[in-house]
Amino acid sequence: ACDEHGKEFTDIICEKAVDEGIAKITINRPQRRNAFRPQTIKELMRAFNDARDDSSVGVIILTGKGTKAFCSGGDQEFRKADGYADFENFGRLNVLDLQVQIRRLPKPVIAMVAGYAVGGGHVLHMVCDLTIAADNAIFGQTGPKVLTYHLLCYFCNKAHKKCPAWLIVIFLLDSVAGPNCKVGSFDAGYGSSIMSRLVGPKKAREMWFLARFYTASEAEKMGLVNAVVPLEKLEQETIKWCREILRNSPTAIRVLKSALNAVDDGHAGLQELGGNATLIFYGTEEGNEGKTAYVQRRRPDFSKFPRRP
Ligand code: 2NE
Repeated sequence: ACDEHGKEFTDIICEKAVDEGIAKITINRPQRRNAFRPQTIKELMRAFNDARDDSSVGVIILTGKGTKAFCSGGDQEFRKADGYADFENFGRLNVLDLQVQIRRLPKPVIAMVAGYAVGGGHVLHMVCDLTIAADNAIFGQTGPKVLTYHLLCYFCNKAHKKCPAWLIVIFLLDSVAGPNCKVGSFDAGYGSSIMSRLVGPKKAREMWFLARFYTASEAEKMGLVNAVVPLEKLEQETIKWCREILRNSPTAIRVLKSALNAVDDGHAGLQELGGNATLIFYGTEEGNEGKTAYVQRRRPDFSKFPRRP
């Protein structure tokens, strides 16, 4: 089970290969290109929490059901004036909590991306530690953009030629169409700062200001993804990466993840890294001497421990 409360998931699938040490969490809303609603995020958070607590799990894969999309961001049908609302009469942006949870989770999280990773779905893959992409993957932010316009740019870029007249007509119609054609959103948190770290400040501005879509190979060149593989090999390759990680020291990986995030994450990053130092110190004879002395009601004797240069 992936949920300590034993509740059924409706929006995600959670699987564990216990002998392998891999947990796979799949957003299961393919009819919406795996867009998330608040319920989806709540379930993802429960599954990630379970994978964190389960000591048989060493690596977590985050993916989307099917081959058309990893995740298309927030489900616009549920968007209200104060965030996304499904079963409650107030809105939420709880995907931000999920981003923080993935960032601070002391085990590697790998985004396995087939199809679209766009909008808030693009931010989700960016907060994961690694991204393995299928050759059909498409990446980009949609928030500031008119929808058909980025499709227009994508097709024209891909074909390296002038836009056909019919596409321009669609674009013009879209430009005068109602507000439903525009997403109107942005992620000025991790969605901006982590992106800037990954692709550099100029390219991050390009991604957000122009809201273009990028192919998997373009994303690889930009440093957005670690590897691109044929769609049919995506899972196999991702498992291969998991197994390589799982052969290595879990403590080294735990400390390295927090170290790689520490500068960017400020106090929270220091706290994470510092917490790891404390955990390791607790395992030493020196650390243990303090605790034992307290329990035995005696003065601790640290004299036998060297003051290393
Ligand atoms: C993802 C994309 C490019 C796929 O295009 P295509 O042509 O492959 O599929 P289609 O027909 O657009 O989508 C299939 C069905 O999925 C729904 C569509 O409405 C459609 O429904 P039906 O017509 O079949 O009933 N669907 C897809 N994405 C959805 C979404 N996000 N919400 C609700 N329904 C969705 C194309 O579908 C697309 O561009 N989708 C929108 C991407 C987007 O703009 N996402 C939101 C960004 S804002 C955000 O995520 C966010 C944030 O910025 C800050 C905080 C939190 C969230």
